[in-house]
Amino acid sequence: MQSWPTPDVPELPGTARPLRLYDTAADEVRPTAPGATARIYVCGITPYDATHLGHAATYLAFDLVQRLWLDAGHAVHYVQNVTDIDDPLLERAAATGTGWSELAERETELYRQDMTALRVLPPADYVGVVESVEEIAEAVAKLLADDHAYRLESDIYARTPSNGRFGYESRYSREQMLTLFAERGGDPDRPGKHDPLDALLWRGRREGEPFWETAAGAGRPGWHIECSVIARNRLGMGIDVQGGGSDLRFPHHEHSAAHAEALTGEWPFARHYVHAGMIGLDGEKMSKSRGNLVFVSKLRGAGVDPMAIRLALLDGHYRADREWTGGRLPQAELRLAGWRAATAAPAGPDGMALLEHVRDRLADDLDTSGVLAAVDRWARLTVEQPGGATDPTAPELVGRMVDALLGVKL
Ligand code: 5CA
Ligand code: ZN
Repeated sequence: MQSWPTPDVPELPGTARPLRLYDTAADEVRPTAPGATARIYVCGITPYDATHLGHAATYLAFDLVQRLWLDAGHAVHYVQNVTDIDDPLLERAAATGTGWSELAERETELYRQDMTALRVLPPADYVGVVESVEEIAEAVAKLLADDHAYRLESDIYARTPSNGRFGYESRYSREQMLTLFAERGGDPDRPGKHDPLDALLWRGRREGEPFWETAAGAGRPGWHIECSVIARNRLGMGIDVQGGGSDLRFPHHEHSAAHAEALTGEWPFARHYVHAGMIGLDGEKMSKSRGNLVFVSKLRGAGVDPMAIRLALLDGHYRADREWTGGRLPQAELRLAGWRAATAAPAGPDGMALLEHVRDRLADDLDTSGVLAAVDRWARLTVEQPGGATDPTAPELVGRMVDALLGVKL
């Protein structure tokens, strides 16, 4: 699939710190340790509705991860999928009288425009499920041949691994897993399954549903295997970060990892599993199924500066569940104006010292609140105490830093 344009990322003087991120599997903040090329997979959208602020917040978190690796001199190989065939997409298409692929194409294009406006770094490989059906089917056929999977009527299920590793990613008890599996697209009660937690790898052809003739038979891919295969075939195993929102901690990331590990016999699928918190509105998670959404495209259409949206979403820790409230945007607009005024000043307080502090804060599990407070302070001193602001290189450097590390173009 076509990705979107790459925003310019300016270079910065001095030395970056190794990035430390909270890893769900390890339950601690640990250093990432990429090679020359950092490898990251972030779960993409299911394109049946427009990008809302929850999606945007999650993609911004992983955008910062990449910006920090780039600052540290790594190349980055970024892969993202598009779940362009799945039950919710078919349901919405039927409900609105739209063709499912037309709906997917339209919403994916809107997402590209939103990501471009927000200056989110694009994936090098932006991969739809529809265009990957054959490679996914081959993996399903291999899992079946290797007895990691079994047939149930016209469908194929993965055997939940019994090697003691299943659950390492989410660290949930079996009881918690059963509850979440039922809530998040699983089918624990289907008769004939060997284990209620077994995940659907392949959905056999159904009357009236799209299907493909493949190595796994006629049908379409299950959800988790799509990400295992798209990621593994482009990035290999042991990727540096597998990312997504916290609603993907289980079952999606657990099963995706288990499928990839069964397929290759290698462990682990990812060295860090990183999850962004949920953005809520009126006390509930913002979600397409609940319909309590604030769309990026709507805000843009109303003339809101995308950089203010970006700043509003970075004002809070990426891992925390947080509420979108009406006051966030005006506050971000004020901040943006303040930073723009300060970086246009002839001089400001020591820019290099601020850069070092910002790098420290971001390398510590993306402490964006700490960064915003530090830049606010610098901007205030620049504007309020011109006599005390002695560094004529600071305004330009701070503007460049905010662009490179926060993705905010002033
Ligand atoms: N296509 C699958 C992943 S393979 C999917 O979950 N699509 S999605 O459109 O539902 O979500 C896209 C991304 O946004 C996921 O990482 C999801 O965890 C994240 N997300 C969804 N809702 C929110 C929310 N309210 N706050 C933060 N992130 C969210
Ligand atoms: Zn995924």
